[in-house]
Amino acid sequence: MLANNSTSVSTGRGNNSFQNRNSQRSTLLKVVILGDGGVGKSCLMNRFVSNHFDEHSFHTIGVEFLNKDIEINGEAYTLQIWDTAGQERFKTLRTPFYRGSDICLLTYAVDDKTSFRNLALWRSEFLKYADVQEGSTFPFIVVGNKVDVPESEKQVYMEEAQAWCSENGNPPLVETSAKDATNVEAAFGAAVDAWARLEARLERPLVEDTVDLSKQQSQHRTSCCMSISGTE
Ligand SMILES: Nc1nc2c(ncn2[C@@H]2O[C@H](COP(=O)(O)OP(=O)(O)OP(=O)(O)O)[C@@H](O)[C@H]2O)c(=O)[nH]1
Ligand SMILES: [Mg+2]
Repeated sequence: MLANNSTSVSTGRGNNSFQNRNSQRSTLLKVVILGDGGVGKSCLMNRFVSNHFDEHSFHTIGVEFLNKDIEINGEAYTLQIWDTAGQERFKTLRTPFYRGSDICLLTYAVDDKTSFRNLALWRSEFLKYADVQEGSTFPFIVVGNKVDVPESEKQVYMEEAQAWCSENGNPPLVETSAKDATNVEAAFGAAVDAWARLEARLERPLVEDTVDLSKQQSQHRTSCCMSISGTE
């Protein structure tokens, strides 16, 4: 099922500026949420976009997306959030939607160790189908959902998750609860922040490489003249 409450579609990194519904200049970011079936991806998206929680959420079939306008560090963003089906049988339905993503949320549930162990598989599936060359320079964020469950049901602890992050490019880690709204806004905020920091890093070398045309011109002319005089 593909739900669409939006009129704009992201065209990928580097061309994300557009006018949002409030006629404000806004950066459009495509955010894809991945993780095992049942970890709470749809609930996280619905909590973030509509502040709503469904105790009886059904498995997603394919992908669904919703838009949300937010402001972070004084900058306006429109997040186009793509919620994918985590069940293996829907793999061919979800993977075509990874291309053009700006941010990827790798999600597990703190009461489901298998979903945590599968993070590496989700990361590599994303890198493969999004056609991202270098994983370490893509803004991933790791989300441990269902932190509201009783202590006795927890199977994944922050330290273990942090260790995984350290070995996998150091993405930000946030424990959330879509059920009681703990850290849901913070998780998406951290994701945008990670994107913005990476963008700044990618843009800086361009500024440093800016060529002073007046200087270059004279150097270039010298070598050009030498070469011409050599052929005469
Ligand atoms: N206790 C608790 N339960 C949650 C939380 N988030 C989701 N759930 C429950 O977990 C179940 C699965 O949630 P979904 O959001 O449908 O899971 P999903 O990751 O979208 O699953 P797929 O669509 O199959 O990939 C539902 O019964 C939710 O009510 C949470 O933060 N805490
Ligand atoms: Mg779902």
